[in-house]
Amino acid sequence: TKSILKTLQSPIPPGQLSVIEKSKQLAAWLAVDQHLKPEHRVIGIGSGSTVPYVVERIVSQGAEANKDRVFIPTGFQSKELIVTSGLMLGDVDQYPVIDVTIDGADEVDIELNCIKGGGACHLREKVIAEAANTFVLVADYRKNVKYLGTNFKAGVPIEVVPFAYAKVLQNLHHVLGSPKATLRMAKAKAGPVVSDNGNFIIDAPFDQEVMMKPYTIMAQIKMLTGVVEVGLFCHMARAAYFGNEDGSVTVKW
Ligand code: ABF
Repeated sequence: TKSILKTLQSPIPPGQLSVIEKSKQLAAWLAVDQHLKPEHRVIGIGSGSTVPYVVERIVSQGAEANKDRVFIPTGFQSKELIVTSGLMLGDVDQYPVIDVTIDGADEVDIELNCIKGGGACHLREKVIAEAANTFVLVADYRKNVKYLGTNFKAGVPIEVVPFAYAKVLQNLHHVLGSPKATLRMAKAKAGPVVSDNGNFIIDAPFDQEVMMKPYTIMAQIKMLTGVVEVGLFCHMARAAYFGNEDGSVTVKW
């Protein structure tokens, strides 16, 4: 099924932010206004640089609107964000059914499949997205593409148990056709990036034809022993909001 595209105006007046930051804010605020209903009690909060604007909009609804709500984080960053914003923190093991989760993305295609995991949080993000009755994506206009891998060239993020990383790299290079797959290193090559779950991250670029069928490659990667989760979210999002440079928001659903 192809998505429907619509352009809406966001309720936000122009401010001092850069164009990119403004477009993230436009998307985040409109997504909150459209999807967060007064009856929603359990809310998933994603990771990345767009999600703080989601929380900003939720907080602006006031203490009364949020007093009976609990917020479920997707990682260390969103946990801090929830706590410092004065919202009530919960965990997915207490609240395995979430009303709405709003999260960022690295790229979103025409069928609302997306790449996530540039921030190494995609395992928890996928759990929190899957637990939600409604999963919504928010991003700036650069993330709105026809096919995955158009602008985001780093590759598909793959979380692996440390013991298996070299074997999984071999599989990716020689079996699944990603010869440039690499272990993600921390800044200054201080060692591998370690996820909130104590695992490593591999970034695996694939050819455009492969990325045109993201579900197929996602399933193949996930079958490799040692892989914990793949940063391809297929057929999960209900809607995606992209802030544009002109102050409008493109909505795909
Ligand atoms: C998380 O943050 C990730 O899955 C994705 O990698 C990233 C998107 O961040 P940003 O909003 O900063 O572009 O949602």
